[in-house]
Amino acid sequence: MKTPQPLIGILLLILLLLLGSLSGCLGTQPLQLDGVEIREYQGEKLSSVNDFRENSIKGPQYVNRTMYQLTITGLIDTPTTYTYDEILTTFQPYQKVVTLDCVEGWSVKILWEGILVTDLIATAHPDPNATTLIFVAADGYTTSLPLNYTTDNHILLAYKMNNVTLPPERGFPFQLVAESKWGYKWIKWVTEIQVSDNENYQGYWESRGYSTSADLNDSFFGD
Ligand SMILES: Nc1nc2c(c(=O)[nH]1)N[C@H]1C(S)=C(S)[C@@H](COP(=O)(O)O)O[C@H]1N2
Ligand SMILES: [Mo]
Repeated sequence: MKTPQPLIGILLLILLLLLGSLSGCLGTQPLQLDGVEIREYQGEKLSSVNDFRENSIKGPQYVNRTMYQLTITGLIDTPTTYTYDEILTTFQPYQKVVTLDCVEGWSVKILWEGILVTDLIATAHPDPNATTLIFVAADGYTTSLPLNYTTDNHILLAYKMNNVTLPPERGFPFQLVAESKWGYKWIKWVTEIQVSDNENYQGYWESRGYSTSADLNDSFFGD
């Protein structure tokens, strides 16, 4: 049977009206497609996500967003596990421009966005005698930092750099922004934080001779 012309016209009109009301619902605000890297922030030039050198101990880790869990263990009252989305929706986000310096001599200045390590740890209720945070990553990499260093310096666990979600190579889902510490403290692909009283814990590079304090002002080798 042949569809009569006027009926086709009416059907088209209905379709147009539907489309019109749909776009009306979406409003005029541009939708954020998380993909545009910023290269300047408050007048400061930034490095690019691509300026990093990839020299991780086992190469990039591809962490599955829905399977991912971050666990807080050790000297705490409440063993706590978060999913990626829980972390992004539970905690207050912060931004700051911080430079990462690798011992190889290169550096990158990036606008980081993340949550405070202190806020995260507080939800697990650390023991008063805890002094140290030991970070563990998906590639088996580990490093540690004093608990009060993370509190006093508002240290971030970052999920964005230059306004884009961390790419897998840069540590998705989270990289520690270990401000004023050598690059090997900036652990990527963090999966576990152990609250500890072991101030002398030595992580991957520390146990191979790199400084445990890793202060940018001091030599990275020894102590
Ligand atoms: N999990 C993990 N994190 C890591 C490393 C690593 O090998 N594994 N390398 C560290 C070192 S030595 C540096 S300088 C920085 C550099 O970050 P990039 O590999 O994204 O350039 O990551 C740090 N974080
Ligand atoms: Mo490094």
